[in-house]
Amino acid sequence: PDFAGTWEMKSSENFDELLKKLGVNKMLRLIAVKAASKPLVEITQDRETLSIKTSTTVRTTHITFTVGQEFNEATVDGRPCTSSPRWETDNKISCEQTLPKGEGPKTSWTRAITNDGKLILTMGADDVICTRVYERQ
Ligand code: RET
Ligand code: NA
Repeated sequence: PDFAGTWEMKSSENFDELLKKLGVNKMLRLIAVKAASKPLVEITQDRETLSIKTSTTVRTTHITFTVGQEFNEATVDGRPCTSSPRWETDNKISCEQTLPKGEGPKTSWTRAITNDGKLILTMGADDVICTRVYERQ
């Protein structure tokens, strides 16, 4: 599938609950939720290699990975982790994250392209799943 493009977020569910599960305090959650309500996601892709830049006013992340190969990134609350992206379906990448000392909730993400060309991002911490839907700009 083609993940490439400049994406803007159309809906978000459970982002605050996700941060709460990760132990982020109320004051920082207020700042993070506000900033994360207007993210800009820029993706470039070369076959199975994706480069994803997610920008907000307070935090910008940039990851590059190849599906099927471990890479280092950070959890949504900023802790360094090892990530293992794999194809869950033809259109969906699923990624388990491992913290160096294994502390804290189990985190993961998925990124999928729907038949109507939307990008669905999920981020999980144990049983809490945040779902964010993006459309091309
Ligand atoms: C932390 C905690 C410390 C204070 C702040 C945070 C902000 C996080 C943000 C994350 C945005 C994530 C997005 C993900 C994918 O769409 C690290 C939680 C300010 C803004 C947009
Ligand atoms: Na997002």
